[in-house]
Amino acid sequence: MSMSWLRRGFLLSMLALASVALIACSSDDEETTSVSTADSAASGESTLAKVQDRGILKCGISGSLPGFSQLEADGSYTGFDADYCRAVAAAVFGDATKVEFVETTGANRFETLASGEVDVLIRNTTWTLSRDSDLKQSFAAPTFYDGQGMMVKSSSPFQTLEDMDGATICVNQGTTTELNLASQFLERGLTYTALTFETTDLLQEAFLAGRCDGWTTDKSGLASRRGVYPEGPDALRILAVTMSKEPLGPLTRHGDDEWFDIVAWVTFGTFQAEELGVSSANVDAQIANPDSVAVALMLGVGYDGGDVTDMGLAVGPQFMQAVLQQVGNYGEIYEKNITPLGLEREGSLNALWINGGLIYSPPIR
Ligand SMILES: N[C@@H](CCC(=O)N[C@@H](CS)C(=O)NCC(=O)O)C(=O)O
Repeated sequence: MSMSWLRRGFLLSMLALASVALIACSSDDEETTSVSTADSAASGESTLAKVQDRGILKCGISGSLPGFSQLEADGSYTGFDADYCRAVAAAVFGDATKVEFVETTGANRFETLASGEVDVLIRNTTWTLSRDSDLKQSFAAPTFYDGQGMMVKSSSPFQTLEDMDGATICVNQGTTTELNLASQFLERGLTYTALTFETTDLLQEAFLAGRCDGWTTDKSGLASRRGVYPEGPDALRILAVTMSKEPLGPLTRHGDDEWFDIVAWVTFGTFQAEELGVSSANVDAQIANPDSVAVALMLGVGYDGGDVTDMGLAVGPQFMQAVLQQVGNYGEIYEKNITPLGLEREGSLNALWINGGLIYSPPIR
């Protein structure tokens, strides 16, 4: 056996060992969960055609996160994410009510999308490289720029993460939260024990029972659940620290660019409408007599007696009309759902870019 074969044999056994280590580590890292893109993506079937044939959009949400997606007593869903599901339905059907909401957990959401059980996932989900490349899913555009926080009992002494050395932290499974918690504590030289839960309801039970010192997730998620905490919001305190970047937004499966474009441009359309001052209150007047060429292009109407420009989106040039009439622009969706959580938009990353934030639409033209 030559030296090069010996070396190759050594390298192969190291690779085999490394893959065993990866499998062993996979239980605490959802990014290694195998997800099949078998259904519509691989078969090349158009998601738009499937949605149109079915007559209803299947939208994956959480369902237990007030302000984002929440099941109400009358069986309806409210929230920012639920409204983005409605916006996509309005663009496809001209009817924002044509949505079947499918509740997903942090751990099963990607498989639910990959298998074709839902057409789009709009569930406080963070855009990361591995979700694009490993899970083969595409993020349309961030609709809410967030960061990870830590919540503790108000009666506890904790003010910083450093105060929490050795603490037990409750966290949702299959989330970026789990991964950031590990890297943040590692970098700070702190130890902790993680208790992981599939749903926030189970996590809250454990927290109420005193099984965890800290509760970590996106700061918006903490504000949302603090507001409905059984002992009242004042029993909880959110620490100042922000542990990560969490750009949240809608996602679709790889392999269907036509469908991705629809979800992306409905999202951008809500940003563009706010920037141009078009809302549910004035959209009909703007359809009849648009203020500017940019408004005419966004609404798919002619300007000053001119022709309609069809930019080739598969749902036709007027897709934003029903979105704005029935759901509203970004500012309206934010104001209705997120402002009540106490999350100030002004001065935050979620302000329009013209006001110093990151909410920015590429040109609709
Ligand atoms: N943005 C993070 C966290 C998402 C997440 O699962 N958050 C929890 C806490 S805010 C949640 O949605 N809980 C609601 C539920 O249990 O359905 C991610 O994409 O991994």
